[in-house]
Amino acid sequence: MSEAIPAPSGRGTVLVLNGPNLNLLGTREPEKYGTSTLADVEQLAKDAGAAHGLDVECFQSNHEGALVDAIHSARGKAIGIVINAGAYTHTSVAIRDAISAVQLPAVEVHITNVHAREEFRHHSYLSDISKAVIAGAGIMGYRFAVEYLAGLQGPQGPQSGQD
Ligand code: CA2
Repeated sequence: MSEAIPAPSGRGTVLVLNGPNLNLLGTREPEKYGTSTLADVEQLAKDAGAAHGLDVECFQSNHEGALVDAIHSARGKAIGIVINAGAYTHTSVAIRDAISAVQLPAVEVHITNVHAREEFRHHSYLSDISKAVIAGAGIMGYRFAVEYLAGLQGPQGPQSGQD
């Protein structure tokens, strides 16, 4: 996974990660997750990044270790991580530890309002180590997350001294 993110250009790169079953977006349970596909979500994130001079790299996996590898690959290359870890949100100490280890600002995104769903979805291993949490805004949450990370960069980027 060390090749997942190319060398940054422009104002930097945001890594957008999607976890298990999110490859099914737009094909099942539209009443819960909407009709947009994962490709639509990734394009939305890329467009949001481009509007702020950021590259957006996207990765989806149904495998916990692959997500951990992708997070590691962001170290020293990405300016931040947007993550919808899917069900791993509620179970994965490994993904939590990976995010903590890379010391990058992370935004946790959920398409649905997990707090209005089953009790087991109310706890997240990622929320307290994330800079921001967005839940229930549908796929717009990904756009808001990229915009938030762009805002952390300041108007000219982190090295400008103008933020
Ligand atoms: O609301 C979210 O974004 C979730 O992260 C989605 C996860 C769920 O386990 C979390 O509690 C909340 C499930 C992703 C399943 O994605 C599907 C998409 C379309 C059809 C079926 C599943």
